Amino acid sequence: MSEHDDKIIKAKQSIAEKGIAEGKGTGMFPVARDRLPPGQRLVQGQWPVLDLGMRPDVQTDEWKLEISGAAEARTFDWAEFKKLPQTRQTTDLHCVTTWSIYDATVEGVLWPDFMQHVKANHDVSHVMFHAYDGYTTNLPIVELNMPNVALVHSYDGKPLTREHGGPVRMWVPHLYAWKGAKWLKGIEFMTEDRKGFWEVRGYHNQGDPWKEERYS
Ligand SMILES: Nc1nc2c(c(=O)[nH]1)N[C@H]1C(S)=C(S)[C@@H](COP(=O)(O)O)O[C@H]1N2
Ligand SMILES: [Mo]
Repeated sequence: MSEHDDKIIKAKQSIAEKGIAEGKGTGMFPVARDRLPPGQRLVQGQWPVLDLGMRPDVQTDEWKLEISGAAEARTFDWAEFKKLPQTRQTTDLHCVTTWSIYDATVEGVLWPDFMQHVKANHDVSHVMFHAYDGYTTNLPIVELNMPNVALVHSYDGKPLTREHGGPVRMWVPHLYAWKGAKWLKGIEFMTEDRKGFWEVRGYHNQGDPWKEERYS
């Protein structure tokens, strides 16, 4: 596997420290205010790619999802994952770097459906998502029990591409996109909060785009 792109990480971390958005002002379209969160701009006709610069090539036959922490340990392989109830849904997605996309149609397993197959301890309060590129991001359990949160494997009716996090990524469209781990590898249940990759580098712990919770 290749290394993380340290230049990208340093640049984004310094932006987080200064607390300013890094959008370059391209792709401006007039849009309804009640749909576009403050400080965002709509991009059309493309879905930007953002990550640490290494894009793990994980085939479905080698993909595994590991459940760990304050839960009964277990692993899902691709066949087991595809047997879970599948839901197709259309949502918007907002990135902290100020781009938003509308009407992204994704398919996968909704969080409550997934949790029917996981035995998490009753005192779980937070979850850490682990990815094949070493990325992590943390979420409180209440944010996962929100509509549209899902483990997704398809976009626009086609398998999620490698650059967008295939075979499986998290979809948490009511929060900034960094809260959705691409190349999902593990879900760790926790009884207290712990910060993930960008959260320790100055990103907001919560990440609500409607409150502009970009940087802490
Ligand atoms: N595994 C992993 N997931 C990740 C990231 C990453 O670097 N690695 N970047 C996050 C960030 S900062 C954003 S904005 C979105 C971008 O998703 P996209 O490239 O599909 O648009 O992925 C998020 N999930
Ligand atoms: Mo991001």
